Amino acid sequence: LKTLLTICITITTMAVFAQNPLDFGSNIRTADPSAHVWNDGRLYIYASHDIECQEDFWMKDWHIFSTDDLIHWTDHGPCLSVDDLSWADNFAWAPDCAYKNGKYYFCFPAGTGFKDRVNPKNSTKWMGIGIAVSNSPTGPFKDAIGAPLWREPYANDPCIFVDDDGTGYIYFNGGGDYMVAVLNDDFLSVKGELKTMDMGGYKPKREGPWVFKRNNLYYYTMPEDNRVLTYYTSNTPLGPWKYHGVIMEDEHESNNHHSIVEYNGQWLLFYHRWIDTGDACPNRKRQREICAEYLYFNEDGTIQPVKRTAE
Ligand code: FUB
Repeated sequence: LKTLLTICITITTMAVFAQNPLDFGSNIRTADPSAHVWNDGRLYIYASHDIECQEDFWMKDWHIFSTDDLIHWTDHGPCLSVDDLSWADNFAWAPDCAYKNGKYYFCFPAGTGFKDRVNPKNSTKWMGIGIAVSNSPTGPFKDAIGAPLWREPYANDPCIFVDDDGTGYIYFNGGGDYMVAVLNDDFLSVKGELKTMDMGGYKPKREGPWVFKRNNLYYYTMPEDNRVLTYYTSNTPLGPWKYHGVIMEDEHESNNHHSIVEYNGQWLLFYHRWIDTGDACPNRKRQREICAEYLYFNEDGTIQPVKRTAE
């Protein structure tokens, strides 16, 4: 039985690796995967949607994909668009989703801006974080507040971590710092002040935090300077955090954005990669696609560095 199990795991591993970038069965470009396993036993990815050949990350909607075998994926289509929002019309960036009391809370950054290509100093850009709710993990989601959670500071890349006692924490890039707030029970507002996180004095560029818990240890993971995936640990979800080093090196001097989740007893790292798309775009050789790798922990809870499987 043990041999059979090993063969099955090996075949599944090979299949996932062979599939990178993941085949969602649609031709859209994807990035910023936030993976979750909900009560129905499926694994869901809440993702950004890159417009073909886009420049400047002017993105307009978010997509959800799900699977029950890590090989066959369902594209559930766009779950929300900036066109559905009264307070933003651009920058549909890295989202996340949380589950509480029978409802799914889709948490997303969006904003407004103007780019003056002649006089870049005249350009403007603002981003905030909104929350949309649905009774289904695949939406459609409806903006539940009709406004961002706050206007100051500028904020993007939210990650919601729900602890075993049901308390929700929202982590995000807030005006240049990694910040955190405790969510109220409604998951539509925050309790008390937004807090700047102490990352041991180090100030990398602050996008894409992802927090998870394993064996009572909290892991704070990030694309350091938007590129190299690194991690910290703490005995509390609010830190103080201890730096441990690199999970995944950068590639093509381009951004990365990830999530980490356990599925059927196996830890997985989802991330995006800049894939060579040849002459598909006039000004760009590479575009983003979501990939996955298996993730392994050492006995002491540290994470083994992950290599990307072949493009
Ligand atoms: O996809 C838009 C932005 O690029 C994300 O919000 C960042 O994390 C980076 O991946």
